[in-house]
Amino acid sequence: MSKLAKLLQRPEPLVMGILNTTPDSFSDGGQFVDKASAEARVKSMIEAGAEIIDIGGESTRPGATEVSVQQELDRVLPMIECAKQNDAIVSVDTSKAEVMQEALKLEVDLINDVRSFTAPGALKVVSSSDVHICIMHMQGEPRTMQQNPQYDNVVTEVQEALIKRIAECEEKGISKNRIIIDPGFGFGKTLEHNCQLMKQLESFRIIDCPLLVGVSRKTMIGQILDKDIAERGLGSVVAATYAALNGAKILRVHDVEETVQAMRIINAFQ
Ligand code: 7PM
Repeated sequence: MSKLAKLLQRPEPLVMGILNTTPDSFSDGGQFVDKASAEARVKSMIEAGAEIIDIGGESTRPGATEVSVQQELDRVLPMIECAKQNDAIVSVDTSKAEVMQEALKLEVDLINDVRSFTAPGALKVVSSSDVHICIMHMQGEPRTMQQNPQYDNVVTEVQEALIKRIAECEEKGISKNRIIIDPGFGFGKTLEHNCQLMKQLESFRIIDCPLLVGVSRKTMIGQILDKDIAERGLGSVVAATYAALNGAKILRVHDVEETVQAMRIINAFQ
């Protein structure tokens, strides 16, 4: 069994620390573009208790500039090597089949694709390996998804879409025990949609795949608290804690140390 599969059997949620290597990343503001500081960031997240490091080289922000395959590889591969050297479980946040392919050569543990492996060749690349994959729900595409998100019932529609995607993955030979699901907070969703998903997070249990939740510093936190990105840390930790208490298995966060502390507290009570 893989290292990640073993960890997923534990009852306690896992903290996934976000390493963004893009200069236009909305919350790290280009702080972690050079290799030395990215390395320091990887190390400090591990020290703070992150069990997975999520490495991304392309911003999904609406209107973000597109990144070439080579550019993304240049950003991501050295960071994968660094995280691997530090014994982390490594996740790569990418939508490009070529990047997935190269990441797999470095034996990453998880491929996290906000586009759910819809790019040409992506599903094929992951199906010919034994890597774990995270499939995320998104309505529309990053550039325009927040213009007018609409659902009759956001919870059942997101669940149905994930169930359909799991079936498509299984058809391509990816067994369900390799799949992690994510409702995709903020990806083609209004605040109201995000809140409904959070309120009914427990109901995702019926899909029977580990649930990943990413709300860290997102607009929804800013809307609820009326705070800028720099001031969304506490709200993000509380939202992640709520998610953990309602079935989330992996918490994708910027504020690793604080989230790990929150998990230690709730674990002590379980
Ligand atoms: C701009 C807009 C920059 C949005 C970054 C983001 C998720 C993810 C992201 C998530 C999974 C962010 C997002 N969000 N992968 N990648 N789930 N699985 O806020 O919610 O970090 S990028």
